[in-house]
Amino acid sequence: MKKHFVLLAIAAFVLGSCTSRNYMAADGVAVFVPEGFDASQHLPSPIFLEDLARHGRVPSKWELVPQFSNENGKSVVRINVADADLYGTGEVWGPLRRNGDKNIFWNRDNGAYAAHDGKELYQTHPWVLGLREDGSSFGIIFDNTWRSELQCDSVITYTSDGPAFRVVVIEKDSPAEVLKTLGRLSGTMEMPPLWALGYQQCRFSYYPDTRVKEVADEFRNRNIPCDVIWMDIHYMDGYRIFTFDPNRFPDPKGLNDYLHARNFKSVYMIDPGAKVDSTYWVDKEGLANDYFVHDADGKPFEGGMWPGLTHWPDFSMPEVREWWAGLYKDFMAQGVDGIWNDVNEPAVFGGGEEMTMPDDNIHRGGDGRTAGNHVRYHNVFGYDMVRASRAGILAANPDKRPFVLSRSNFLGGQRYAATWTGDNVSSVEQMKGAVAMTLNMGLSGQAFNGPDVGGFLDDCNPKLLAQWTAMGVYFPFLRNHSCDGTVDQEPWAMGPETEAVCRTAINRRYRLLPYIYTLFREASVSGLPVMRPVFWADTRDLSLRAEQDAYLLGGDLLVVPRYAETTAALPQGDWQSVSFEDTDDGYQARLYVRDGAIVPVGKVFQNTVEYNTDELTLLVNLNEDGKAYGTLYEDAGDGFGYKSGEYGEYRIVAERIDGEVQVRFEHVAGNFNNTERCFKVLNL
Ligand code: NBV
Repeated sequence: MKKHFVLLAIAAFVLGSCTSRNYMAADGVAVFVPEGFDASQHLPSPIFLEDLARHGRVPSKWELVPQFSNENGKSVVRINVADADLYGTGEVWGPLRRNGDKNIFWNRDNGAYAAHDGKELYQTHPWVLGLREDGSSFGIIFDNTWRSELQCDSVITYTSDGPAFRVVVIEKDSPAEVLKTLGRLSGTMEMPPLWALGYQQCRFSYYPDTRVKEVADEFRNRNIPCDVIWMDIHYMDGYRIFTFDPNRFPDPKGLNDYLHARNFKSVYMIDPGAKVDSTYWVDKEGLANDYFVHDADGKPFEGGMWPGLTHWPDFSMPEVREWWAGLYKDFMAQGVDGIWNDVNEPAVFGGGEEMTMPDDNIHRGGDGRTAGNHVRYHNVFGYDMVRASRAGILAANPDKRPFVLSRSNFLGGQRYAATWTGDNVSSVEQMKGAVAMTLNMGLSGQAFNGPDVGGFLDDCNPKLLAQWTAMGVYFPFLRNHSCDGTVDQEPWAMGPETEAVCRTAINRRYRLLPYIYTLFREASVSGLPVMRPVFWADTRDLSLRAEQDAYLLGGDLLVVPRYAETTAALPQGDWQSVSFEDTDDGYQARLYVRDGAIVPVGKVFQNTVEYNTDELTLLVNLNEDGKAYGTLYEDAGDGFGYKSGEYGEYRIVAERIDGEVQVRFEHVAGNFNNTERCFKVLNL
């Protein structure tokens, strides 16, 4: 009896001390803090908007309780998730349903996703989204930047090379609620400029400037809508960042003016490394102020990149981020519209098997972060870079919404940059795999993301470009890009049949912009993904859980790529097909509108400068009760007026009354109030 009492007392003490370390940070958000947790190695966390304050004790019936251990010097966490379906896990090449698969979190330049079977890519989002049979859902955040591995089985195992770290578990009734909670904790994408949702044309590289103009002119001459032409590394002077090649790009302002006059925007690449060159101002300033990452001996580290040996800014330091932000001022003044941050894993030529900096390089931190070596700071190198880049282009153009595209990032980085899935291959396999990749990024809080359409490495071919464009125009980020030395990949480059298919698909993108822009607004407010897995339509239909060919754009539009029309698992319900054209080219994706939904579409515009919502067509699919609802959001498309009420949000209501469909716009919020607009109803 006495023995039992003692045992009980010990158990109560152990439990008591555990529960006192763990706590609730919000409704349905539990924070688990391991024994020996050293805040100086992890905090402030890059993931969270604010530190996770205590709001009570973790309930005793809390289901997902991480088990912490130290095994062979590694910090390990195991969580029994039983038979839940698992998603998210950030950027990875592999199935949508992550069960049985793994991620290696060590940001890496991974062309063709060839190394480590594509399990180790450019970005790190230490996050798992779980979906139980009954539709209830959970999210797990491993609040850790150090190199780590995630194995998704019925017991999730996350193993880190660094010291013990916190785990945050979110429990909600649905995946939508989990992602909204992630958005509240970690922040959401800021509203991008409208032009960034248009079609974009890139190549490694378009040069000289006359070639850039030629490409832009082709779009207009051929009536293929396009908003952005991208400048890859060849615009620079000897690959020196923040410079322009005096021969190839003698008049950057003139080039950008030329593009603007034709309603294009320009995005230019800025890599992190500054050429080691005693005559080059960026390198001189960085050295004079001791702004570069140190090697183990405390000297500025030199690593290979395009210009030869380069110095790498220590973005962990607040003063370096400020300096870096300031570098954009004169650069943006040349009429540059957006910035593309590449190779920021960081990818270092000659950097060994992992192509990066040595583990013992030193980052000095600041703003509450202690100094640490590269193993701690590697995964947030890109994140720290893009937050500085965003701040810089915002300071340079305070009235414009910044657009930054980054190859590397970390969970929380959705606040600063859009991303793409790096160097894919022009292959059917990689085209199809891009759906799962982009979906899982969206399910990891990265709403604005997509692959290189047409594929980056290897030569594309007419059929593949047609197929890829036809299914890719519904992805959040839409850019055609290809590698140096590959065949031309512009929509017209592969003959008239492919050109026609691409034009039709891109026209559809522009017609759908009222709906897509509304989805971006929703994502920026709530953290919900723009592109969603099919299971989103019915979280209890288990047959949809692994579907990764078809996908949803928002909640109301189902996209079935042509190659999957007989094989994709589709949600129940009276989804009605929409077709935008009179004839079928055999490539365009099948589109279906959910029952009870209204999808607002506009006209075909050649670019978003011409875009307006004055004449809408409403795709209406009445439900059993003869009703349907939709949403429309509109604002100036750029600038920050929307933050002080310069926008309109409307609920669109359709009802069948006396056999006729009547539709009205109800004003919901914002100073714009255009409820008397001109629209056509297409009753599906
Ligand atoms: O800057 C050149 C490329 C770029 O086109 C590509 O999109 C990036 O992912 N960049 C990588 C550097 C290495 C290319 C082999």
